[in-house]
Amino acid sequence: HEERAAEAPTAWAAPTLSVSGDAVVDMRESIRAKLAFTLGRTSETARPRDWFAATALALRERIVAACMAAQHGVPNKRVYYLSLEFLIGRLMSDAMNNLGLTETTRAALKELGVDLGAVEEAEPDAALGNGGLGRLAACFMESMASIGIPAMGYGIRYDHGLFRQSFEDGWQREAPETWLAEGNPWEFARPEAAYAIGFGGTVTMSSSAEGVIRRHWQPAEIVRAVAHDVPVLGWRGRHVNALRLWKAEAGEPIDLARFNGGDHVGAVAARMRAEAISRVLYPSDSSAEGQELRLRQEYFFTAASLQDLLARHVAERGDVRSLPDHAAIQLNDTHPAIAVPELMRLLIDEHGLSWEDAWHVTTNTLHYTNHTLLPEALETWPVELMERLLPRHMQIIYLINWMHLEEQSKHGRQDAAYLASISLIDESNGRRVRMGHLAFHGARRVNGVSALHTDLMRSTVFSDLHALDTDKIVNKTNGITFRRWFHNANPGLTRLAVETVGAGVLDDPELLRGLEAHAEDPAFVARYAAVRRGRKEALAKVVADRTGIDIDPDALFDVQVKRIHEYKRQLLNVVETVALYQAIKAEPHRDWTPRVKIFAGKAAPSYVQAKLIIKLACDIAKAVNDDPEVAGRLKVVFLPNYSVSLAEAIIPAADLSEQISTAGLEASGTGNMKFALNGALTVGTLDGANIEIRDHVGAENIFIFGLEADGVRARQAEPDYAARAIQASPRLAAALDMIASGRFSPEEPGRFRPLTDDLRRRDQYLLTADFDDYWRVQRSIDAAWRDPRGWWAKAIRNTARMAWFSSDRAMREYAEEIWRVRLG
Ligand code: NBG
Repeated sequence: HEERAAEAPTAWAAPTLSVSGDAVVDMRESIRAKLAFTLGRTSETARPRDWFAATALALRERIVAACMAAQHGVPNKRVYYLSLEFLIGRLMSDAMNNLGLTETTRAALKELGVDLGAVEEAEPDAALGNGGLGRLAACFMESMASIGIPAMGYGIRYDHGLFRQSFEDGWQREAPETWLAEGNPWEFARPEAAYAIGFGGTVTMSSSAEGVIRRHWQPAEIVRAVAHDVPVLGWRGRHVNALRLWKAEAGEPIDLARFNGGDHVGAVAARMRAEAISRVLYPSDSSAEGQELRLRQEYFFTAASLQDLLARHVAERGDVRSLPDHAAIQLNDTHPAIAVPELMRLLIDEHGLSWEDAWHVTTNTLHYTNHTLLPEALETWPVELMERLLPRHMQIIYLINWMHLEEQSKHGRQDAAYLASISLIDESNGRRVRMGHLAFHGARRVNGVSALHTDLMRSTVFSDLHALDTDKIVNKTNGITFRRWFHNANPGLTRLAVETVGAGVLDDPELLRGLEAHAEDPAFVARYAAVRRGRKEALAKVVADRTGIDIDPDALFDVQVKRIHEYKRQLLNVVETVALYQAIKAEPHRDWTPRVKIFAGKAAPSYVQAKLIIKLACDIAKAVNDDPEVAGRLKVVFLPNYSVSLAEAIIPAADLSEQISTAGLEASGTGNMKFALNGALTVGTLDGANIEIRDHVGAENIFIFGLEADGVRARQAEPDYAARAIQASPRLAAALDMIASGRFSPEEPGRFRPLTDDLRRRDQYLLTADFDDYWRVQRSIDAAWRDPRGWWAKAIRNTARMAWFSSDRAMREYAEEIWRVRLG
């Protein structure tokens, strides 16, 4: 952060938000008072963490004031965004920037003898998500507040977010993450907003005098969901929404009789079981965890959220029947899909609606976003588990399914294979509830997250359901919030944009277009390049601090940062690195383009292949970085503990963005957007949102390679495709041989055989098929780098043409076409 602190004041604090002396004094006194009277600290004993808490509390006060000033009574319609993950990261720079108080705060802290950069570094990341899905939810929350959509996010207040990653001799180690260890100054605990959540038990039946049959669920266990609100402040402080996170508590804090009887541990066993629900975030990305606790988490937060929003609706409008007019509920992936039977249950059993009325309300209020088509990631739950944990919901699911299938039979569609394909229950291996089908059937709109992904939803996994209602699936290509990923992460580039096209660009990113006219203007190019250079120097320092490796800011920074997954093909990048290493060693005197390959990302703790890929990258890094023959040409770095804040340091420093998934498998990607906006050139396959990025930045400003989605499918049908591809590519064969021979793992020569054997035999993700084209495109990138004028023109055109990927645009599309909600 030294680099950031050293920069001149950010220009976009003006106009309403200028640094007036009074504001600085106010802020200074506010921080001083928080430190003394709320935290009980003196400035002599305060640690950076205390200064952070005091500053956050001072800012929070101003957020609340903004919120009260912005209140215009009850909004006509609210959006409720239900997500098991919100990867919000740090909140302080967001808050300062959106309030226009960055410079005021910097000056106030300076008067107190404290450096803002150090205070920012003391804020723990709120890592309440795994990757793209969780970060998307965070970007969407910020955008909704910025464009004035009345909204509330609902999730879980995990005690421990995504695990902390370290490397022990190149092997990933996981440690618990402890963001709440010293409390959370941003949140408001709401002990009065608490709901009882049931699990297990039995369902009984009664019938009234008029013969109306009612069901009563008597849960065996009750857990309390207690609300904690984090305010979400929009751009220029115009709107404030809330992120409501549920904490699990026991119905009874202690079994007093047991305690008095001497069983001190047993006396709190029930409490531990209840609290376990909000203890940890599941560290799985794109794969379903078949664990009971996970289902308990999903039901817990969905049920609490639905009770809460129904209570609000009834208080405001009186009648649950009008819910679709005043609420739109978005299910972020299938994790909250249990909302379909839960809303039905609440409406029928608790509010006395008929089945038909309840179904009408449910299917006009719920909407579902699908984020992956990977078969292993499509959630299903064993019927037996659902019956045990949620007996009433299972009854409702059976009835929904029976009516759904009956409807088709009535229309003469009775063939078993067809009914099996649309059924909410998968009978093919043990009976399981298909959560994707359930969410799809219960939703008014279902969306994919990029054009290609949405097409594939229609033509593959959901094709039969899609045919029943061809208006239901819509596309909503993902977006990113520019406040965080441009204004905050890259203040230097933002200032350059403001000075070049005007401060209006802060409100309307379309104005970035104006940069295009300067793409070949030497003076502008020099300033654009100087910004990049500054960020590369700062990143080099981070790399040196965290890994001990020195990297040269003049080299091409080639970056792949994201969760480690075979379909994302970090291994393709790693194998290409080995091939490049071999090529440089074979001809050390050619003028190689100096490259630094930078990796970061976490592997799910149980994902053995992914952890082995990390180890391979680390072992290769050791060999390459120690080899004097390639010095100055090739370096390899694996940065530990990838996080939102590390991404903010890496992305503005990248020259090349690796987006190299097997075509058809990456639903969208959002890192790809962050890099391109900051002027890194993309090397990528025609997958997910890469396709739309190419359409926007222009094919001549992006490096595309590899098979397309239909080519992938065709190739996978060919026998022995991997073996044949390796045979046809001496370069690939040599790289694989080197890895398999133990050259990078002399102490355990067979260590990487599971990776190389898999590529030779199966290669599900078609690394071998795409390798030669990837090598070709990488060498064309080397050549492009040697023409700086051409390179910078491409980079500037990327920045200039990325406005469409703002999550403000995405949120406007959702508001109009899915939620039918007015902007405030
Ligand atoms: C991920 C996709 C990404 C996509 C994000 C956000 C899951 C299940 N899906 O491609 O893999 O960008 O969702 O939509 O995490």
